[in-house]
Amino acid sequence: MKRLIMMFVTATLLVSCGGEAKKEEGKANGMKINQTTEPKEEKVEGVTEVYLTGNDQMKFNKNQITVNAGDEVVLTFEHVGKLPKETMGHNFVLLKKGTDVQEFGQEALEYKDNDYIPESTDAIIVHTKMLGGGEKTEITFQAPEKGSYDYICSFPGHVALMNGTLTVE
Ligand SMILES: [Cu+2]
Repeated sequence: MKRLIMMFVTATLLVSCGGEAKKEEGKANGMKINQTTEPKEEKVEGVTEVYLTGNDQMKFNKNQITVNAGDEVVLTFEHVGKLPKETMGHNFVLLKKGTDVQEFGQEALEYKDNDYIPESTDAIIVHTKMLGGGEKTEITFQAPEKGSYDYICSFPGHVALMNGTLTVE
């Protein structure tokens, strides 16, 4: 039995190695074509950078974010206001499709000790930490499957104004 498992593991390794090698080859070819003499900063393929802010007026700078399915999303979230986390905290919480946003906001109220991230739910795809004025954070996540997803700030009372849609194309 042990031997069988080992054989299976070896086979899997071989298969995945083969796949990787091919992928690398493809990348290398692409690089050659695109290569220029001067090195410059290029947009990395498959990566979307998003800059989102929250302010003292309880507003996100974006209520619509569009990314490509499967992309790695690098989200920088900054609280560009001055008010402290205790009175004007902001976070970014991305919710699974079909989540009732208002209901989620209600539930979050009970989780002050966890920065208003409910531990009782599996509705969260990803979230940042709660920020106060002048703070900044970054998260990286894989774009979910195509569709529309709500994102909110889960600080008490903020969901009404601080919400938006992440569209995955
Ligand atoms: Cu907020």
